Amino acid sequence: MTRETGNRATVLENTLKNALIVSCQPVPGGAMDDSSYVVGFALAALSAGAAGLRIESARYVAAVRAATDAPIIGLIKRDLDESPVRITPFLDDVTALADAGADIIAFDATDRVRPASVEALAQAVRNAGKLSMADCSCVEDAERALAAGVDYVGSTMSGYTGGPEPVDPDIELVAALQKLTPNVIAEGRIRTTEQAQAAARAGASCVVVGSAITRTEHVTAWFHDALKEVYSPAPVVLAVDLGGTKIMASLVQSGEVLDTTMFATDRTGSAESWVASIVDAVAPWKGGYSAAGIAATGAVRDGKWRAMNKATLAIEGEFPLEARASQLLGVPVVVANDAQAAAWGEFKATADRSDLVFMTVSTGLGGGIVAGGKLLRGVAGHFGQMQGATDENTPLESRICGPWIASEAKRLGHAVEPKDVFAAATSGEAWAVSIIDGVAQRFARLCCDIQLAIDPARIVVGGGVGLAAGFLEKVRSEISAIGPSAAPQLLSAKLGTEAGIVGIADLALAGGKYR
Ligand code: ADP
Ligand code: BMX
Repeated sequence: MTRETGNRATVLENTLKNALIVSCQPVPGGAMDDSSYVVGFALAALSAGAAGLRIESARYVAAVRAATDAPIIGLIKRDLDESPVRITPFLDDVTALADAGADIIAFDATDRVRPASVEALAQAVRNAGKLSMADCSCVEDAERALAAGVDYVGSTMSGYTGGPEPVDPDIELVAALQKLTPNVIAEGRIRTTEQAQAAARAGASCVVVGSAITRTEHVTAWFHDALKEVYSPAPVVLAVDLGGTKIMASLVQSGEVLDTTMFATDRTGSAESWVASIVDAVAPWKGGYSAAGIAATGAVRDGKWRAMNKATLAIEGEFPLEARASQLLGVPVVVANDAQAAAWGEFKATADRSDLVFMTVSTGLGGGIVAGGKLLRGVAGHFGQMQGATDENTPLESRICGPWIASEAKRLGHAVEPKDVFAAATSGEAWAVSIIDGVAQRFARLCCDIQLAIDPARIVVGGGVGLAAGFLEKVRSEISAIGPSAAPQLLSAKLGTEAGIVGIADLALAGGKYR
């Protein structure tokens, strides 16, 4: 056989410039894995403007060649035990494709364990009198292939030599290849007309489109999945944050809060009355959610609820919150501690997978820990119950949180809300500054102690007091003043007051899995 010379070579060169090539490769073993379909696809593509074809297997190349004179890039795919190389791995494959009538023979040109070298394959194609296309994964593959004398380089193998398969085509590689040679063929994951144009603009001399035109199974699956998103939307969850001061209830879908209602916690009430108030408040949403979660102040074990500190909320004894709420709401309910739920919400809210401690400075001082990607349950994170260096035998939270700020203000002759104390401190009123500075100091010490105990990558702070303007900055400067041997990294809750809501919605969807 002689090398493609004279007329045929010129025709190829001209036809495959600024052109569309359609790859007609049926899904192996699929309903369309048959010559008649391959030939049909090829002729249909040519009739609509394709300038060339990419065809797999000597059998299909021969069938298409019998039907058209158009340029054919031939390849043979094999799954080998001894090599990851799949596209035209053997020298004999080159001969078979040439005999079947391919004009250009494509082979894998990646730098991996392989039965035949790129140099040997390029030589075999030349010997067969055909042109060669090196399917490359990177610029280095192309450089080696061009040094071996290949005629075209393609971006075909980009994304298929390890790691997760990308979704988009590698236009950057096309642009880089174009600096080496004008004979660049863009190929791989080109699904839209816009992507084909991007490849052409990046300097590809032709663009190969395969699956998007000739793999009915793939195209159908894309549409099927897209429709599934619309026809089977993510479930809506009723998420409740039951705190010592306020109760917040929201409808949450895929981490997004759709609607919210909020009311004060009746601090003189009981577990039974708080649940009843929730059921009452969410009555307008009945039928609009398929599961519910309650992030509650207090300790939660196996769906049962009790106070750690009755000063935060006076839950009497142990209350079967999960069972009772489920009975009244008519959907499965998951209950977790409020700060633990918020820790989970914050963990899920970013891509950061590092360990996290969440602290809510609110009516009480609660906390949650996510370590190694897992939310710690039980009473883990109840930092507010620690006593610190004091003789008073009272938990730390009773000298840090909202009610303490209010009572201190009252003692100093200012019967105002914690937020007013913050405002007075901001405007420099000495009595208020002393209260807020004291709170910030104690909280800063606690953060340093937590760092020593758990060494989290970050401490995320939320709650009415924790999110108050200027509070975190004050705590940070107190930490600097302490100058701890290992300083905590303090962040404000990304989800703000919704951290618990979003977290418990996710836990509710997972059912009892996190217990
Ligand atoms: P809960 O404890 O019910 O979860 P919060 O997180 O809102 O509710 O915390 C309530 C406490 O935070 C109360 O003592 C309240 O006075 C105080 N607080 C709420 N908003 C602010 C604010 N903007 N500045 C300072 N303190 C606040
Ligand atoms: C208290 C304790 C924690 C809770 C934290 C924050 C009770 C009733 N609660 O330390 O379980 O996480 O308060 O709760 O013992 P909040 O009401 O201030 O949000």
